[in-house]
Amino acid sequence: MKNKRTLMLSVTAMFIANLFVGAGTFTYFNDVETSTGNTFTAGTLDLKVGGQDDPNVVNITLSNMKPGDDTGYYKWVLKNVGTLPGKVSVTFSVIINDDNGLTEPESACDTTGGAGEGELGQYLKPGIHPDDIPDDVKPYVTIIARNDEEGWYIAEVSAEVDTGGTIGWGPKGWSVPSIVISQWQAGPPHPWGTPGLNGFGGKPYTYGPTLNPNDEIAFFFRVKMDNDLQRWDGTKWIDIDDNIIQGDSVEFNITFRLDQVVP
Ligand SMILES: [Ca+2]
Ligand SMILES: [Ca+2]
Ligand SMILES: [Ca+2]
Ligand SMILES: [Ca+2]
Repeated sequence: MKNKRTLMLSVTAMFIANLFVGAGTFTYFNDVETSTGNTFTAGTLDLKVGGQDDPNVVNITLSNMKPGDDTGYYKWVLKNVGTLPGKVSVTFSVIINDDNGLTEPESACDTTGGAGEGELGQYLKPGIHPDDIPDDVKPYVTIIARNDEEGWYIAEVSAEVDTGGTIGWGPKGWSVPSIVISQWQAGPPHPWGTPGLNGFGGKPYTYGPTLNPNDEIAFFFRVKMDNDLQRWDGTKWIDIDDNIIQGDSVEFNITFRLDQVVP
């Protein structure tokens, strides 16, 4: 097409040139073509959380909880509204624990002050041990990674069933994650890690697949407390006086971000 057009222009130019020659003037052949429509626009990377630009940071404060409580799944739908593919991740801030003073029964078992140093984050746990996944749910669960010492597993779930997990990613229409991370240990820090909700503090969790423009993915988060607080000593569960978390609170931020994928 281009060659054809070039040829036509050349023929036209020769015709015009001949006219000028015939008129007694002298000219050189020339042929100028202008290429139009060439624009260079920087791509965009833009994340919307729940349909909004702001906040990409959410603050969560958990207080007034008691043994047996379950927050249910919090859910945020994340959308790439830019023009470039990206990786989406969430990061938990350090989990801030506060004793909020010691009640009289609490003071009998809580030896850590009363101003700060709360224990709620240690016992807000988390998910369940993979062996405790309900029998009617198990057929839909494929465990893809597991670490019993640190007390977590990661699984893929093929149906919208509740595995009792802690955090995860899933389709925006689901009420539970389809990729679930379950952290099931509770109690004070171990030599090899920090159990409970505290263990999430300061850590990023990245969604594996690339989030292309207009793609959406939901992030889920939930914590619950056992009916009877216990701590894990590395080999077995040891009973803890449930009063240790009376009046305690935890506060933290979750930050959502989208990073450009480098090809
Ligand atoms: Ca307290
Ligand atoms: Ca305390
Ligand atoms: Ca207990
Ligand atoms: Ca306490």
